[in-house]
Amino acid sequence: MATSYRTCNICEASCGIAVEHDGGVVTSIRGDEADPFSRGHLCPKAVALGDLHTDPDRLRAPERRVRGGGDGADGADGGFAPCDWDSALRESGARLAAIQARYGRDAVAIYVGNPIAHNYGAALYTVGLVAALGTKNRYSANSTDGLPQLVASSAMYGNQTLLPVADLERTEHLFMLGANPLVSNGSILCAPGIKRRLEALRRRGGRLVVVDPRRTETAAMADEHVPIRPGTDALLLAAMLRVLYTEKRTRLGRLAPFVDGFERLGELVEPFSPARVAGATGIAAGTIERLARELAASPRAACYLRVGVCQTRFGALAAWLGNALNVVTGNLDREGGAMFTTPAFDLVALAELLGQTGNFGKFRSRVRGLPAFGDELPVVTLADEIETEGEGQVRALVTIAGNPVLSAPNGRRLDRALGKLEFMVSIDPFRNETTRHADFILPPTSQLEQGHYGLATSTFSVRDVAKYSPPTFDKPAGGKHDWEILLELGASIARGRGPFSRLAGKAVRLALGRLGPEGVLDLALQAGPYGRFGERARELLGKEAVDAPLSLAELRRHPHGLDLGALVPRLPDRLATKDKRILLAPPALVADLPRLVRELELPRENGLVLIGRRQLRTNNSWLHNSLRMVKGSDRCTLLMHPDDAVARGLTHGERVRLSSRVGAVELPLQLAPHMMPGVVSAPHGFGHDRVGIKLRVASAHAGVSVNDVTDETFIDELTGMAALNGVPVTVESLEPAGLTPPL
Ligand SMILES: Nc1nc2c(c(=O)[nH]1)N[C@H]1C(S)=C(S)[C@@H](COP(=O)(O)OP(=O)(O)OC[C@H]3O[C@@H](n4cnc5c(=O)[nH]c(N)nc54)[C@H](O)[C@@H]3O)O[C@H]1N2
Ligand SMILES: Nc1nc2c(c(=O)[nH]1)N[C@H]1C(S)=C(S)[C@@H](COP(=O)(O)OP(=O)(O)OC[C@H]3O[C@@H](n4cnc5c(=O)[nH]c(N)nc54)[C@H](O)[C@@H]3O)O[C@H]1N2
Ligand code: SF4
Ligand SMILES: [Mo]
Repeated sequence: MATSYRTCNICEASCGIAVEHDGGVVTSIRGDEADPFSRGHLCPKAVALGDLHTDPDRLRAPERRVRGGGDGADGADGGFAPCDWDSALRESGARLAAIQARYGRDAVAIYVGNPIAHNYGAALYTVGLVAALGTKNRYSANSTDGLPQLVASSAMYGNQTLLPVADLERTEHLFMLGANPLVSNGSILCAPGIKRRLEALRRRGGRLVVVDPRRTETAAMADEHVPIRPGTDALLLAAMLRVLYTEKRTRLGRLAPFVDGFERLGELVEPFSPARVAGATGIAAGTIERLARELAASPRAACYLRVGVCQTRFGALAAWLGNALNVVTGNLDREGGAMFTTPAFDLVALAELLGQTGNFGKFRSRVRGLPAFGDELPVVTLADEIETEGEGQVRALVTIAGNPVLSAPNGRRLDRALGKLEFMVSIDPFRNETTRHADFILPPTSQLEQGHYGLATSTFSVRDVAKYSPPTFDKPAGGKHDWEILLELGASIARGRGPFSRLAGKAVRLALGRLGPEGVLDLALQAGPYGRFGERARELLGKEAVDAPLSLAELRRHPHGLDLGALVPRLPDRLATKDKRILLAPPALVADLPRLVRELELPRENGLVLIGRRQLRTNNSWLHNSLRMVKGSDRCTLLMHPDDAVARGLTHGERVRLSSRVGAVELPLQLAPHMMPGVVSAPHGFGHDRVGIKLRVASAHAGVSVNDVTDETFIDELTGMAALNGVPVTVESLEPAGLTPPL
C-alpha cells in the first residue's frame, strides 16, 4: 500500500488528492489536507481518475480501423483491430504527408479538445504537431468555450492569455453572469472548494449576485438571483455601463493614466438605456440601475462572466463590456477586483515571446468566411470545410483529446462529415463518438501514469500556486505519453515529406524528446518570476519571497504544492498593447455594436429557447464510462418551467421531442420552477448510442446529445463562436396524454 499526492486534473479547480494504491490498483482517492490551495476539498468526480485508469474499455494499444470489419473476424472489435505503435505512427504520418502533398497543407485539419488544457505535456507538444502540419484548418474547443473572452482580452489588453481572475478572497461584491461554479467548480477562476470561498465572501459581509436564466445551485446561495433572457447579457452590461456614465459613477483610479477610449465608451453605450433593454433582457429598468449602482458603490467588486455568456450570439461584446465594467469602476487590477496572476510558469510572457497574443481575422475560413482567431478557425464550420468540394477542402483530420461529434453544434452533421474523410487519426484513450471515425486511434497513458503541472490553471488561479505531481504509476511497457505520441507523429509526417524534412524532423524529435515536458517545465520555472533569475522581478512586484528559487527539483520537495501568495497588481507592465494601454473601445468590438443595437429593434419571438447545464458527475462527454458517475436517476433530462408545460399540455416525466432547425432528440421532461419561463435546459455530452464506440457503461446510460439540436449557423457573427445558448426550439409530446410513466 502506498500513497501518492497529486493534483486532480479533471477540471480547473485543481484539487490536491491523496491516491492510495496497492499493486497498481487504486484503493482510495481522498482530498489532500496538506495541499495549501485546496485544503482537502474534493468533488465526487475525483474518484473517476481511478476508474479511468482501470477502465477495461480504455485503449492500451493503438487500434486500426478494419474496413468492412466489425463482425469479430480477424480479432476486429467493432470494426477495429489492435495494431503496433510502429505501424500506427508510420502509416499515420505517411498518409497525412501524402494527402498534404497531393492536395496542399490545408487538406489536413486538426481539432484540439478541452483536456489538453489539463495536460501540460500534451499542451506543450501539440504546438510542435501543429507546426509540423502547417495547416490553416486548425480548430479547438475554444470556439465552443472561451473564444469571446480570448478575443476581448487580446483586443483590450493585447494578449489573449491576460484573462482577469475575480479576486475571490478579497472581493466584497461578486457580480457573476453565466457561470455555475457550485457545479462546474469554477472556470477561468481556479479556486478549489469554491463554495467555501463564496460562503466566506458572504460571511465577511460581501455580496454575491448571479445573473442566469435558471436559479442554479450558485444562484440559490447568492444574495440575489437575476433571471435573464438567454443571449442578452451584452445588453444588460451595456445598460449598466450607461447608468454609470450618465450618473457620473465611473472612477478609473490608478488605471487612469493608461486607459484609452474612456469618453468614447460612454458615447457608445448611449443607445442602451435600461428602459430600452428591459424588454429584451427581461430585467426591469430599475433593477438594472440598482445593479450598476451597487457594483460601483462597492469598494472592491468584480464582474465575472463565463461560458453561459460566451456561448451566445453576442459573447464577444459581452466579454468586452464585462471587462469594461471592471475598468470604469476602477476594479481591474486592484485587490478584491479582477486581477491578473503571476504564475511560476509564465504562460502570459511565453505567449508574448512567441507572438501568440491572439491575432483576430488574419485569415478567414474558405466556405463561410469566418474569421480566424489566434490562427484557429471556429469549429462551427469544420463540417462545411469537409463537405464542400474545391481547392482547400479538408480531406483528413487529426483529433487530440476531443469529441466534437458530441461537443460541437449540429454534431450529427459533423458525425456524417467525419465518415466522408479520406483519413483520420485520433490521439485519445477511448473509442468514442468522434474517434470511432478514425483510421488509427493512438491512446496515451492514463492520467495517473503521467506527471502533472497546472500550466493553464495556475495562469487563472485566485492565488498564485505551483505544484508538480509525479506520475502515480510507472508507464506500462509499450505505453506512450501524449507528448511522445505527438512528437513521434510529427516526426513521422516529416519523414513522409522527403529527406530534408526527415532530417529536420529527426533533429527536433531528438532534442525535444530528450528534454521532455519536465525539462521544459524546469527551464520555464527557472526563467520565471520565482526562478533563479526572477528575484528582481519578484521584488518589483512585491510578491512574497519563496524559500528557494523555483525549479522542478524545488517543486518536487513540496509534494503538496506551494502557495506563492495572493494576486498582486500587474498593470500597466503586463499589458501587451502598443504603449501599454488598456483599450476600452477596441475597434474590432466597436464595429460589432450596431448588431447589438439592431437586436433592440427586432420583434421578440415568443417561442422557447434552449440553454445548457452542467452536472456534478459529468465532465463534458468523457466521464460517462465510470459507473459511479452515471448510476442513479437519468440526468439527461429537459428542464422546463411548469407554466410552459401547462401551455403545451406536457407533464412531468413524459418523453418529449426537442427539435430545432437542424434536428430533434427525445428525452424525459422534468418540470422545474427554477427555470425562467420560455427557457428550457438540457445537459451536453450524452448520446452514447452510436455504433462502433467502445464505452460499454456509457452506452448503457446513453442519453441523447443536445448538440444534435444546437445549430452550427446560430453563432456570434463577430467571432464564429457557437451560440449554444438561446437556440430557438420546440418541445412536443411523444405520448398520448395520460399514458405517461412517472420519471
Ligand atoms: N461538473 C462539471 N464541471 C465542469 C464541466 C462539466 O461538464 N461538468 N465542464 C468544465 C468546462 S469545459 C467548463 S468550460 C466549465 C464551465 O463552467 P461555468 O462557466 O461555470 O459553466 P456552467 O456550469 O455551464 O454554467 C453556465 C451557466 O450559464 C447559464 N446560462 C445559459 N445561458 C445564459 C445566458 O445567456 N446568460 C447568462 N447570464 N447565463 C446563461 C446556465 O444556466 C448555467 O447556469 O466547467 C468545467 N467544469
Ligand atoms: N451544448 C453544449 N455543448 C458544449 C458545451 C455546453 O455547455 N453546451 N460546452 C462546451 C465546452 S465549454 C467545451 S470545453 C467542449 C468540450 O469539448 P471536447 O473537448 O471536444 O470534448 P470532451 O467531451 O471534453 O472530450 C474530451 C476527449 O478527450 C479525451 N481525453 C481525456 N483526457 C485526455 C488526455 O489526457 N489525453 C488525450 N489525448 N485525450 C484525453 C477523452 O477520452 C475524450 O474523448 O464542449 C463544448 N460543448
Ligand atoms: S473539483 Fe475538479 S479538480 Fe477538484 S476533485 Fe472535482 S474534478 Fe477534480
Ligand atoms: Mo469548457
